[in-house]
Formats: sequence, C-alpha cells, structure tokens
Amino acid sequence: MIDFLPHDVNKQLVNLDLIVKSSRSVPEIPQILNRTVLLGGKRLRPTLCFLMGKILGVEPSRMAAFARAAEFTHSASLAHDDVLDNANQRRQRKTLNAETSNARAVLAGDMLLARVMVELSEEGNVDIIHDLALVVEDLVSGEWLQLDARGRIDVTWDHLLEVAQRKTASLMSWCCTVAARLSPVSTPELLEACRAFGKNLGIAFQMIDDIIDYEELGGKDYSKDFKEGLMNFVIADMLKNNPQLKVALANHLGQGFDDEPWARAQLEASKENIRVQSKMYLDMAEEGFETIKRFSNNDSVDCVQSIEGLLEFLRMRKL
Ligand code: GRG
Repeated sequence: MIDFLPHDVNKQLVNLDLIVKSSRSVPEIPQILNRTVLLGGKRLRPTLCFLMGKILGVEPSRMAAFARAAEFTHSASLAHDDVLDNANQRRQRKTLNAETSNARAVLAGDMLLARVMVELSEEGNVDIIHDLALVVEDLVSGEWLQLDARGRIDVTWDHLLEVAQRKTASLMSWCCTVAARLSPVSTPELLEACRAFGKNLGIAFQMIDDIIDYEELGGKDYSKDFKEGLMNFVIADMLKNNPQLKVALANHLGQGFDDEPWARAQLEASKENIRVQSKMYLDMAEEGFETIKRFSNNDSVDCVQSIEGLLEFLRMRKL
C-alpha cells in the first residue's frame, strides 16, 4: 500500500514476525491462523506503529511487539467478522470459517486475542494494554451497533460515524498512541494529538473504503455492504439528497442495485460528496499531525514525509 516508506521502516515491516506461536495451545489453532487470516493484507496498522515510533524517538526494536499486537487484534476481528458476515473469501483466499467452521473460527480469533494479552503483558506497559482493551470494547460495540442497523434504511449519519470510529478508527488511533506513550518526549498534549490523528485518519479511511465499495461495477465485491443489508456513508448521502429514492433503495437493500439506471448518477454524486467529507477528516488529521511534528526529532524527516504521503495517497481515494 505505502510504497514510499523509508528503507529502515520497510525493513522493520518486512522482518515483522506475524507467525502465531504457542506451546500451550492445541497446535491446530496457530497452524490454521498462520495459513488464513494472518496472511496478506496491507499491514497498515504495523506501518503506523513503526512510522509514529520513529517520529517520536522510540527505540525501533521496542515497536515490533506492538505492531504485532495491532495486526493480531485486527486479524482476530476479521476472523470474527467473517463469521458474522458468513464470508467465504478475504484477500482472494478462503476465510478461516470457510476453511474450518464458524465455531472454530470464533475460537481461533479468541486465541489470537489471548496471544495479544500474553505478549503485551510481557512488554510491561499497563497503560498500553489498558488502551488496547478499550479498543477491543470499541470493536465489539461497533460491530454490535452495525448489527442494529442491518436491514434498515433509516440509519443516521451519526450512527455511521459512531460505527466507523469504533470499528475502524479506534485501532488505528491505538497504533499512534503507543508511540506517544513510549516516547521519551511524551506529554498529555502529544498523547491527545496522536489519539486525534489516528481517529481522523481512521474515519477518512472508512469513508474511502465505502467509496471503493462502489468502484468496480462487475467486480465480485461491488456494493458488498448494501448486498449484505448494510447502509454505508455513500448510500446514506444518496438517500439524504434524494429522499424520493427511499422506497427503491429499501426494496434493494440486501440485494444490491448494480446497474439500475435510477441509481447511477446519484451514486456517482454521493461518492464525490463522501470524497469531500473524507478530505475534511484528512485535513483534521493533517492539522493534528502538525502538533505531533513539534515533538519529532531530526532523524525522522523521512517518516514525517511518509505520513504526509499516506494522507496524500488517501486524498487521491486510494487504499
Ligand atoms: C475479536 C477483536 C475482536 C472483535 C470482534 C467482529 C468484530 C468484533 C469487529 C469487526 C471489526 C472490523 C472487521 C472492522 C473492519 C475494519 C476495516 C476497515 C478493515 C479493513 O482494513 P484493511 O483495509 O484490511 O486495513 P487489510 O486486509 O489490508 O488488512
């Protein structure tokens, strides 16, 4: 995803060990995790950990355990999410639930979370563990709130924002606050700036994800959310600006409206509106990053540029 990473950060990412090991667990559980949900993906969360760590002067070798915890937590949530969505495919591979069963996928996700607890407790920073436990609460609550909205057309903008903040932004925010907590120049102001930066980045990321959901007509994942009975930012905007479409949209919720002529023009307009909204969140992230930059050291100019490059990349609606 980010092809403009400094050499040393790229090396940290390439060398990041994402194999789950446990001498205590039933051996099949790590084995199946290692060949399903732990493979592939953009590794955005570890990337954030490493970049923010270097910017804030954290010893590089300290960040790997937290980057691993971030990706494991993300992967555990994906394992459970695929059960809830009854999904067969993720990242062009069979999902964990499709490889085993729903019951075993839930258990394997739980095992990953247990590994996160074990490994992070070995790092000995209770505040960081406390923050991550709150993130797990957010992930669960976000998913719960999303379930409340499934099959409903009258979902409010605030509800979608709340879900995005909990499901997507909370973990990205944690990746940034870890660096603030470990930094030799840590202050409450820096911690808050990192929290806000990650939150705004995460909300923008979710909005762009929602736009991309409508990007390739004919692609197998086109309009995935709507076909699963879920409103997202794009469709909520479409409905707000075209209340006359309420009945048609309600009738298609759960099926999709791939090539329906009544939807095309309005859909494109709403994708553009959400792009503008996502830019507002990216602007807020950039503003917060100005504060973070004040705490950065001179050796990390390349990482500062990478974060700015990431924001620019997202402005171009790419993930
Ligand atoms: C067990 C921790 C845990 C949670 C259970 C199911 C659930 C509660 C939460 C689901 C949270 C979820 C799936 C959020 C989606 C966030 C999101 C935007 C995922 C896509 O992230 P990318 O694009 O994915 O970074 P890759 O594939 O690149 O890793």
